[in-house]
Amino acid sequence: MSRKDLILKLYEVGGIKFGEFKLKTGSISPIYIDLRVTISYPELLQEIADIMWEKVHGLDFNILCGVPYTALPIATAMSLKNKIPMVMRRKEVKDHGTKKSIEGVYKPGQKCLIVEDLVTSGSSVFETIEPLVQLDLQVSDVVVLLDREQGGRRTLSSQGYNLHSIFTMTELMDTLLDFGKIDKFKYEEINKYLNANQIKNPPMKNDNPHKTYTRRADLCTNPIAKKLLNLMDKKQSNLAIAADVTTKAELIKIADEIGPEICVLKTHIDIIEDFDQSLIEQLQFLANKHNFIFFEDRKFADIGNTVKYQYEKGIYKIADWAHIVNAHTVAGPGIIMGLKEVGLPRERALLLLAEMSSAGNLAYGSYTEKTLMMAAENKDFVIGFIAMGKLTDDPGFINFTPGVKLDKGGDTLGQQYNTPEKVIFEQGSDIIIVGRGIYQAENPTEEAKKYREAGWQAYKKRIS
Ligand code: S5P
Repeated sequence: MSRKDLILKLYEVGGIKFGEFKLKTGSISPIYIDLRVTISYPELLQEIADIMWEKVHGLDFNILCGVPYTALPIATAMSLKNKIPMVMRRKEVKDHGTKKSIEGVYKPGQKCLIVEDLVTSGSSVFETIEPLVQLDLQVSDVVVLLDREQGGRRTLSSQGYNLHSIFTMTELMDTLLDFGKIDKFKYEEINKYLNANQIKNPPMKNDNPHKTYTRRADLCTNPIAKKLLNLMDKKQSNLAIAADVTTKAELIKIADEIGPEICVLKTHIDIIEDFDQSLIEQLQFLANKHNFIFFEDRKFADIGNTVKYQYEKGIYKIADWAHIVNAHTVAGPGIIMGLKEVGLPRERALLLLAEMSSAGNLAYGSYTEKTLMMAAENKDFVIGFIAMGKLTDDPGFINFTPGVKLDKGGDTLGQQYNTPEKVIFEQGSDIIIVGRGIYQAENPTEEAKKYREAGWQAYKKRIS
């Protein structure tokens, strides 16, 4: 069966419904895909299992795990036909008997393929991956029938998992329209919803007319966003240095020696042991000399009233010198309001942490989606995100990505690295944040040149 026939068959058996449906992510969707009905159509179920098996059978795995409940019959059908063992995650862990979260026989180190019916934000998939990984099973691939294009692929990829989907929501809608199953009116209504809620997989080539940093500067109202985007093209650098050193002298040395290579100097000012205001003066002199912007990576996370003081007062007086600061959104939009009261009159800018680079972090799915909404409501002050790649189609937002090294890998405390090429070209981000990859190198200045070149080439490739 072709992919198109499969979509039409699913529609015929009531697997695709139109109306108003509350999704697990909390958003109201005018379209609902209910693959549970497929258990009533054994031939269709087998077709689905076969097409999904075809997609992944060459990959390296020796056990399957279906995500409960809808994907369990799909995984079972794959297992029976292809003689591959399966394990099953309990949705509710029993409080009696064996108390197991995973049923079936497995050995630590076995490679497990995750089987899911559809992926929206990716949260259900993670609920299944977590207990498997805790039991020392290795997971690297996830196969799904439908990618709803609402962030799941990116989230999985940001945590090191590859998503293999048979079709996307866009393809499903196009097929239903082409075959007259929905009219143009319905198609547009659903598309409108999808456009507002989708996080499409970043295109390999960015065909947006505002594709260069300079063109995008025209779309920004915030003066720091404009300045930053313009200076990036002028300086030919999308490199931010994470200058995580602990003395004034080391920080000044980095700012002076690596200054010519960077667009942004990112600081954690509270780790400097001998901090005093003279450091700020010297850094400001170097920022003028080499033309870069300060980003104090303070990661505010409190209520609006408290962050106002943290931003403006204390010994660091961050608002006086940091062009950009960042905040977690866990506290709700009040945090943006508080920071804005202090920052906007001083022509400052804010980044929201929409995703993080560390293993097991909680910033994904509806958290990320709600963060994007908060940003959209505060475009005068919020200029972009800390994220693993491009999150929205709005070229006015700037994406900063940490966890970057020329050699992938990680550290012993959960940091996970991607290459500049992957972050800028594949994931569509704008700025690479590099710390230890540069300042721990034998020759940091030479290393910074390499990162700058790699980041810039990936950007040129993306816009060409
Ligand atoms: O999710 C995040 C967000 C940030 S801002 N992961 C991160 O690693 N960071 C910061 O980026 C982190 O605080 C550090 O300053 C830098 C990464 O440093 P590296 O040495 O791992 O490159």
